[in-house]
Amino acid sequence: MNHFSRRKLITAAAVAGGASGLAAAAGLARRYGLIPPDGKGIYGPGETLTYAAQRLLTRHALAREFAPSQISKTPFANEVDPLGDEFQRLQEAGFADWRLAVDGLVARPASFSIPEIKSFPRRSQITHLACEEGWSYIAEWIGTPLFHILDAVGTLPQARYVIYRSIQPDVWESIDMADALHPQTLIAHGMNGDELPVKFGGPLRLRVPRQLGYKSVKYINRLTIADDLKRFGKGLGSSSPEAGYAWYAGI
Ligand SMILES: Nc1nc2c(c(=O)[nH]1)N[C@H]1C(S)=C(S)[C@@H](COP(=O)(O)O)O[C@H]1N2
Ligand SMILES: [Mo]
Repeated sequence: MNHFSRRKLITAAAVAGGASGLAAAAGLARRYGLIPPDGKGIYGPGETLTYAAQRLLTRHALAREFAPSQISKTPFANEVDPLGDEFQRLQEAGFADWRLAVDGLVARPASFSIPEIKSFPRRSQITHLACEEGWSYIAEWIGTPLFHILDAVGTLPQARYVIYRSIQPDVWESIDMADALHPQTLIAHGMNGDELPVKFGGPLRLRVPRQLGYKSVKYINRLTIADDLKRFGKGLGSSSPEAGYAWYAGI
């Protein structure tokens, strides 16, 4: 979207405010391709408004980064369901056989080992991870920005979303290209100056600091680039809306 049409949309959305504001804003959002995958049903108009407004106003905003002295002394690892035999086998082998597969709308589908992921340009950042249930912590995350991986596989121009899956089949998410290409969106393999501990998602975690904690999926093993989310799961974009949480969880 160019600046002119963006400005027109914001102005039009402001004018539309009022009784029929939500419906009008949703209509405009649809016209500009800003409907989130869970933008139908009772919460649909609200989800659409949140997502469209964020994308129009804060697309390039950076999540706040903190000083080393602000790193939480006792970060809280949320409990996960049992990781299963395959995870245990991989862990016992020091994750030597762990792979991050990348497929979908890419010129060169690939499958990266942990050392290969670690050979990509590295970035570390100290950010806040907030769970929708109320607790949070600050930690340093070390990894490679997701855009380096997307660059290596040659994402095709029609790409609109990155779907990311974990070794837990029920936990999967997706983000749009604005977040996928965002410099703070990391494939994280380290934390607080060390390897990424298993309880915090090691060996690989997608860290999306501009969204709530549930978008930062632990134990990721597959990325799929797509132009539409309808054919994944129940078509709502990720496992979260299937459980009643918003697909877009911007903070
Ligand atoms: N694979 C996987 N990733 C996951 C979860 C999970 O259950 N499994 N929980 C999510 C939720 S709800 C939150 S709030 C954060 C918690 O991150 P933490 O364990 O580092 O505190 O991880 C997210 N990533
Ligand atoms: Mo959470």
